[in-house]
Amino acid sequence: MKRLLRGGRVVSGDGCRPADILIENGKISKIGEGLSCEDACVVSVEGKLLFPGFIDAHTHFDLHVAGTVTADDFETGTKAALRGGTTTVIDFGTQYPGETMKEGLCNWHKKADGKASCDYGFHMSITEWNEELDREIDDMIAAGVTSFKLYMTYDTQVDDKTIYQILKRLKKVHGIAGVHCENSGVIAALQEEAKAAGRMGVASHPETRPAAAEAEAISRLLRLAEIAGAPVIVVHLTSREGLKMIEEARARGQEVYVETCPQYLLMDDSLYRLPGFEGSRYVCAPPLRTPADEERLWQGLKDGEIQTISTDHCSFTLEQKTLGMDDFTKIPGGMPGVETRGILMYSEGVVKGRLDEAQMCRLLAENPARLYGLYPRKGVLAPGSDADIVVIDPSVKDIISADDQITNVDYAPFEGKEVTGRIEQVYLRGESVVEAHQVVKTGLGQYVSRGTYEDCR
Ligand code: DUC
Ligand code: ZN
Repeated sequence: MKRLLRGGRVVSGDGCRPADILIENGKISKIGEGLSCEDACVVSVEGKLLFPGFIDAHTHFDLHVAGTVTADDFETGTKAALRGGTTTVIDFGTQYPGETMKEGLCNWHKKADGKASCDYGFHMSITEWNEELDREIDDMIAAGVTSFKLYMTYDTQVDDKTIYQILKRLKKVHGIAGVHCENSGVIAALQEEAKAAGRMGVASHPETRPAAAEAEAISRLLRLAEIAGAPVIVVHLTSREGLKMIEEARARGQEVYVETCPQYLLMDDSLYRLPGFEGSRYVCAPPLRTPADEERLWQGLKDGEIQTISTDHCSFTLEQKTLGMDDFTKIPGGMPGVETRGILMYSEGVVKGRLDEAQMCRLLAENPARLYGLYPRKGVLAPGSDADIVVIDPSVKDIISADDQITNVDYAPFEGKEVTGRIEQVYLRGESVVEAHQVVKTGLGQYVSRGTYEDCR
């Protein structure tokens, strides 16, 4: 079916211009002013902004963690993502200790295949290193898994030697690693101290995961990457101190990419001091920081020091959070975010003048598409690209509420927040999947085999 989106303003990484978009066979066939096509279904998008479908390169759906499993699986998570304008997610497949990467990938395909409503790809988390895993890197690249995740904390963590060896191996095939940077040793010591002093509540969570522990790990990672001569991605950056380490590495000539998330831009650590157990809903790692950190991250987005905004969507119900009622280290870490990222960044970023539309487009679509080997198939509105399109009505005001969400949890981190703008329509490869801000078609998500960042420069 042909579709002509007429009268909107089309956003790219360079700016915004009035243009019509003609969609044929799931792809964009033409963009320009005054387009016509006799047999196309014409949709008026006058007064609306058209972005490339957003890409969320950091989700955790159906993840077994902290003795439980995330509340969102691929069915609910990708549906919520679509409603939030995200047409592609990249989730973290995991090679658990003793497994091959092929087994890890197969497990994640089982979780996602046939259940997804938006397109999806996988990173591969590597939790150990040996000759067989080394060989499997080529298989992963061939399977379209071109980015890898390393943890410097948690029981999935890898040591410095392993980080160095993996970075060096990935460089040969133009694979890239995204790294969770926190110093696990000092966190363990601080947690022991807090527990010994009887400080078992939520307030101990940020105190035992300080920004210095993040900055130390970032600094170490970047020195390892320097020695390996490899590019690297710092995922979910939260702090000024961490960004300083990145500035220094770039000044040395290193290639460093940075991701942050809406929660680190819009929430601060005072939430952990809310009465009772309320702060548990905001427990994530690294934790929320200070208003000064938020400001620095916004500046980093504006100045191009930070390349992508993802969500780290890792959702748990309030009941699940109570696993850590008597011990803050047992609170499952993570928050939902896929349903609200797009509109929060539009409302808090563009409407409030912290970002312009082109910057938002780069941060949520173009840059992740380039970095994760999807460009120009995705991440841009151009002839030949997938017709993944987000239509935002900038004139509507809305209020974020758990009562009105697809995300499978009983709270919304941004409950009650007024936002300007609403994601009215979403097209996934030309199919209308969201209309009037409601998901109208599900189950169309396909696995996307990705190229490398080198393919997309
Ligand atoms: N941080 C979280 O809070 N949850 C999941 C993984 C992560 O890095
Ligand atoms: Zn994560």
